[in-house]
Amino acid sequence: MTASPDRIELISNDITQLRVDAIVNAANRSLLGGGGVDGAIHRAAGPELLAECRTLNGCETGQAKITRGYRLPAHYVVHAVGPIWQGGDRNEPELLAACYRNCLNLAVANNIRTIAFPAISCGVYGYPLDEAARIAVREVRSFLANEDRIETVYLVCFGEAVHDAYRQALQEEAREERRADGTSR
Ligand code: AR6
Repeated sequence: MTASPDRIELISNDITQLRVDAIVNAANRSLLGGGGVDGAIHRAAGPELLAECRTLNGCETGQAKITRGYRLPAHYVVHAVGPIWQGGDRNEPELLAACYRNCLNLAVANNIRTIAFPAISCGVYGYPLDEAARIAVREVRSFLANEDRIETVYLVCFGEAVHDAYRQALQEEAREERRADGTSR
């Protein structure tokens, strides 16, 4: 596990196993389940999760909705709909950034103190990993800088490539910050 001073931790694990207040689901606009992490979360949470999702009337890309976690160790699931990568000029970066911000806003509104994110859009939706990792790290860091009610954000690395992309993005951000502070070494 790689810790960084600002309450972001990289963790290599199956997100459905995490004992945190909330896990984020990389869902689709129907919110009615799918493959990847979405399928894993629905299988682990049990059919009550799908029943609650049916009441939500879907979700727009870039937005997020919250449900209970049912049989998961996590109390809540925040369902976020990431953008499908279409080359980068269809607002994908803004939509992906909005996902992270909207999940974190929902977390604060629900007194969630620990939350774990999968690499939204980086599987079936085809978002380039390095770019997505940079967006995730930037959004989470800037949110945490202004919000102490969130204790820890876990960025879940399912596979070595995801872990490398996040580690790199965290290092870049730290370098940028030192430069901005004028303490660059
Ligand atoms: N724990 C943590 N991360 C996981 C897990 C897991 N159990 N399983 C997969 N990942 P994806 P997307 C990682 O495809 O790209 C679904 O069908 C995976 O390695 O799950 O946003 C939805 O219903 C990758 O890094 O989500 C949508 O239709 C990341 O989770 C569509 O896929 C996201 O991969 C959403 O596509």
